[in-house]
This record gives sequence, C-alpha cells and structure tokens, in this order.
Amino acid sequence: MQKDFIYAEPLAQIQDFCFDATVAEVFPDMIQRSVPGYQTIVQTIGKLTQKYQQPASRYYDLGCSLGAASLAMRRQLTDAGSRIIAIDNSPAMVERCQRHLQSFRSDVPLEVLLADIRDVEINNAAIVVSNFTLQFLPKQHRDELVARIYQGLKPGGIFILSEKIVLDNPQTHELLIDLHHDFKRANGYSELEISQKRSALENVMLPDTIEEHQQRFRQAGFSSSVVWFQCFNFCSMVAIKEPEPS
Ligand code: GEK
Repeated sequence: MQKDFIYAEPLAQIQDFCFDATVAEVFPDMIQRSVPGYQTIVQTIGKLTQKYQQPASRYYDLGCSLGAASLAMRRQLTDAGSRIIAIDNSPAMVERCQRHLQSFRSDVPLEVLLADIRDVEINNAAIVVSNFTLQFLPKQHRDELVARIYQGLKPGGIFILSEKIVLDNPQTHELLIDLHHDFKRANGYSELEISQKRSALENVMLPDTIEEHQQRFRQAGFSSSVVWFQCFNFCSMVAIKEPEPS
C-alpha cells in the first residue's frame, strides 16, 4: 500500500481537492488514516448485504473509488441473479478499481462505470451504497439523487449512506473536529498535512447535519432511518424503504 504524502510539503497554492491519479495511487492509505471507522463501515456494508439481499436484484456502489464497498457486498451475495454496478466519475479511480477487482474471483457480475452518479439510472435495487460520496455533490443536487435512489429501490430495499457531518452547535462542532484531528495526528499526519488537506477540501466537500440527511430521507419517501455508526464527525446511516405488506 502506497503511503499518502500528498500534503506533506508546503504548497505555494492549495488547489481544490480532486480524485486524480496521485490520489487514486495512495487512496487505501489515505482513507484508512483519515476516516474513523472506515474498516468497520465497509465490513458492516457486508453484514447489511447478508441481511437485505433480495432475489434477482441490483446493488449500486455510488462513488466506488477502488471498489471496497462493492467487494464487501459481493462476498455476501448468494443469489445467482445478483448484479453489482459500481460508479465513479474519476477515470484514475475507475481504471485502478477495474484492475483491483480482477484479483478477486466471483460469479456475481460487477460492472464499473465511468460516470457521474447524477446521470446513472437506478432500478431494481436491493441496496444502494453511498460510502462518503454524497458529500461531494453540490448541495442543490442531493435531494434529487436521494429521491431517485428511493424510486430505484425495491420494497424492503435499503440505502446505506456514510458521510462526514457538521453540527449546528459551534462548540460541539469544534469539539468533534478537534477529536478528528487528534485521530489524524495519531495516524501519522502532521499539522501541515492536516491544515493543507482541510483547505483543499473546503470548497469541494460540503457536509450536511444528521438532521438534514434524515429530513431528506423522509422527503424522498423512506419509512425509517437510523444512524448505525458515528465516530467524531463521521457517520453511517441506513434508510429503509417500506417492505410490501405480506
Ligand atoms: C469507498 N466509496 O472506499 N459521480 C461519481 N463519482 C463521484 C462523484 C460524482 N458526481 N463525485 C465524487 N465521486 C468509497 C470512497 S471517496 C470518499 C468514496 C473520500 C467519487 C470520487 O471520484 C471518489 O472516488 C469518491 O466519489 C469519494 O468505500 O475520498 O472521502
């Protein structure tokens, strides 16, 4: 695994963060050292797949990067009619994701699409995953995407949404940011790396509050949702589409 040194040296000008080849190269190291609970979340996506898979269904991984969530789902799928669709709009990520997936064998078809998640049709889905991707969409496009996800899910289907979050209360918001920065320091990032990365993300990653996510789920039609994981200002939620009455 290549180590992330992208922000280790002082930069004259900090460009907006983007998922280019340099990022794709170090991505597994970057995400593990930056996102508290990343491993737990990916493993739990597998557990949720065990519980919520349905016959002859599709499984979407929105903003798949190198395919960690797709692989976690694929390991659990038992129905021969299952199909995974992994989507990312970064050519560098898609190219590496395709290469990475070749080293795992499975009978479940998994296609990796180079596309914007706003343009991809979602249908016949048992599970849709957005593992730290919705936060990169412009805020005004989020309601529509979540509504389309709801429409594309089968009854009883689930949407797994992991996100960085903000809090309305400035004191507790700052507290969680401090704890997250401690987590990054403990994982070997310097003060310079932390602050340069923070500036690079400022305009491109715009987190919502948990309440905004819950309100969006309700507005889209989800009958229930739960925050199943939170560590500092990172969380993962599951929103459930009402099953058909039996
Ligand atoms: C994981 N889910 O390891 N359309 C398609 N892809 C997009 C879009 C978009 N509009 N915007 C951003 N992306 C992964 C981690 S990373 C999260 C997801 C992070 C893609 C982007 O190219 C990147 O690969 C991914 O979403 C976000 O479980 O780095 O914090």
